[in-house]
Amino acid sequence: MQTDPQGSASFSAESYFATQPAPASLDNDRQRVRAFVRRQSEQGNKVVLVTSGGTTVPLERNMVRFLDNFSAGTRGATSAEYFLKAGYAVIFMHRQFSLQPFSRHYSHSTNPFLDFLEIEHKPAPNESLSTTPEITVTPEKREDLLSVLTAYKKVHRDGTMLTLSFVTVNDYLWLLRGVSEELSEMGRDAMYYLAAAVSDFFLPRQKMSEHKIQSGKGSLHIEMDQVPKILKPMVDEWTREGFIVSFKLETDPQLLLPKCRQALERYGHQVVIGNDLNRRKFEVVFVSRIAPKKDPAHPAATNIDDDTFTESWLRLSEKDTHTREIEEDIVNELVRRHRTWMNNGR
Ligand code: 9Z3
Repeated sequence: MQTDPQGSASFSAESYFATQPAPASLDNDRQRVRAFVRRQSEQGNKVVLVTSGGTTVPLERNMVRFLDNFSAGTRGATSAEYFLKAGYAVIFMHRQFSLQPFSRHYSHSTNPFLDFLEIEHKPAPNESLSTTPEITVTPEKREDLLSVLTAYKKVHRDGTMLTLSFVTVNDYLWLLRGVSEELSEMGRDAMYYLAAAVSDFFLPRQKMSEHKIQSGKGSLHIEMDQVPKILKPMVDEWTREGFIVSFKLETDPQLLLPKCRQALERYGHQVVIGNDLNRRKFEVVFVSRIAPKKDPAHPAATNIDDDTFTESWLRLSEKDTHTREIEEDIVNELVRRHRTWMNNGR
């Protein structure tokens, strides 16, 4: 663990996992992932890990208060559906109670399913007999429901989705490491799609108050530590040759591209998808590296200084925002790039 000039600590991934407790469900989750990966591998399916939703940061061990991240899990849940449609098996690792593939279409706040069910009273053949009323779907909602339900049932029948959940940033980090290590068995056939909104700061267990923080002493000062940059060990150690896609969220448009490039430079993975908080539903940018140029004098060596980045924007037109989802285009583009990546490695 290192201490910066202000005295706050920054954990390496190694010191983090050596000092912070693993969630109780970790071993069981790993076993489920192992069995799922084995089955998909036998069936010749590619697998994508989709992380989704926000992480919490508890302030007390007996937790009453926590900090949260804004994400509803729309990006992750929507993308998971398009990956399934593209023939991938999906490990859907999401924040408990955030949106999930398929059921997201009928979220209680935007499209409550009870609103499009109707009770139909069938006339009794004999007045002395009473019949149980039937429940039907409002005609104008039937077509949409049928298409969602058909895709949902198929995924269940085929067993191509495994769902895991996390709540805290600690749960997330342990689970991400565990799932990545299991999935790395698939080598280049695995994709990692990191859409969860992960807290940058946390309170280590050792600094947490055991009981509810009491008021009465005026204002509250909490100093948080930095969450370790886990993309580095993820790329270098946990995922053998997997195709890794991370998301970068910013609110200042000036920072978006530099931050995406910086992430690629630091971690050396395949794609960073940049998105602005307020424009994320209709605009994203793909940033990746152009293969380093060879030095003609030393054909075996690559010149790091020559590295450059490519950036391509995906945008939905004003008209399309009401009828299409940008995740469809994101997933199609990634499936194409993943195929090239797999072919290049073989
Ligand atoms: C994203 O940028 C996602 O696209 C959103 C999706 C969280 C914006 P919603 O769930 O939102 O559809 O409401 N995710 C990654 C955010 C993040 O924490 N990235 C880390 C960073 O920026 C790196 S992995 O440092």
